[in-house]
Amino acid sequence: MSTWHGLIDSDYRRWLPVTDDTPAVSLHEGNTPLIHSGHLSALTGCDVRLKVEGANPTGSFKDRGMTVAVSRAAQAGVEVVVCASTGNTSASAAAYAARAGLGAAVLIPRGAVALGKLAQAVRYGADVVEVAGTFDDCLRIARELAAQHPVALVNSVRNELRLAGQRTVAYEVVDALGDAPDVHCLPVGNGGNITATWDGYRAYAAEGLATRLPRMWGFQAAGAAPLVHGVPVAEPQTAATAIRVGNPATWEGAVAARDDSGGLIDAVTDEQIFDAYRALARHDGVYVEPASAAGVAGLLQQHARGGLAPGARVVITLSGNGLKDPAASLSDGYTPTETSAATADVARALHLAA
Ligand code: AN7
Repeated sequence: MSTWHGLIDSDYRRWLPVTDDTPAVSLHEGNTPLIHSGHLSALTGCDVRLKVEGANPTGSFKDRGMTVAVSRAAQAGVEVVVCASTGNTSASAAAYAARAGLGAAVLIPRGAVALGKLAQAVRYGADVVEVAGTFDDCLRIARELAAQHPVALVNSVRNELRLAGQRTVAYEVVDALGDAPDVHCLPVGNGGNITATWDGYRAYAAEGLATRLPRMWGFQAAGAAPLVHGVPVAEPQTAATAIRVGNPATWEGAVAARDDSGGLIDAVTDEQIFDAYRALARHDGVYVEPASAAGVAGLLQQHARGGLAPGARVVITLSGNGLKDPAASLSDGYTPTETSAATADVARALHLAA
């Protein structure tokens, strides 16, 4: 088995916008597990695989694009990277900036970022600014800062570097399965990941490395579903904070991925998202953050509506790690069972027979 050194130093390097002079700022991102879901396969009568992006170094798929964006920023002599974020981009930008010896400035919507992500950005040493507004406000400000000051914007908005890195997830799926799946499900917030994943499949097929293309099925939270309604949402609402976006920056790309693949972008309720979130952990042993369960919720919705062909091969991107958002689990029906330090008391609490 060959050793993995991260995306830039992998066989995927030729697909990335780097040159011989680009320093590889890497935490060995990518090469994430693609695991079979017995539970979802049995429920749907399909072959369902989970692409566990929470296994990336900072716990989300954002590391795939960030290694490229920060490597290129370092090559260009940039001193500070800036981003707006619902949390994961800020954690990733802060980590890769730290590794490159750069400063990171991150703008997050006040009170709407999961605690684990905030803790990461703080510990990696970013300058964190909590803005009294939505993610969409943060992105507008980050763009203006990048236009007015000597800082590099590392959001995926018109950032070919980030998107090129994020395409590698499709390469890994095809290399693992031998071809593209029938359907690829994923959560959609800003629209960058559905765009990049689709572009990755198309790039591989164009070179004959895949013989087919999947349908892209993207899912937004019902309270933050501008792509489903076709109009921006001024006050996006969902407990899946990662995808609480009202005006996606990569709108056209997401719509093109949907239409060109013969796919769909649909809405799932927070209740569906949290049911899927619990089931993934309980039945597959895979702990994701709530937003990452949207693709699973969407697959089950399509199945219930009769929209899923039996026997289809399905891949679902599980975009972020459950440890990002512990409050989502502990506020969700956990009451501690407390006992004395006597074995008999513990046995009784566990309903073990005497
Ligand atoms: C776990 O971190 O936008 O549709 O600022 O963290 O490409 O935006 C995060 C997005 C899905 C949606 N799942 O991806 C950010 C940010 C998780 C995420 C998405 C995000 P896009």
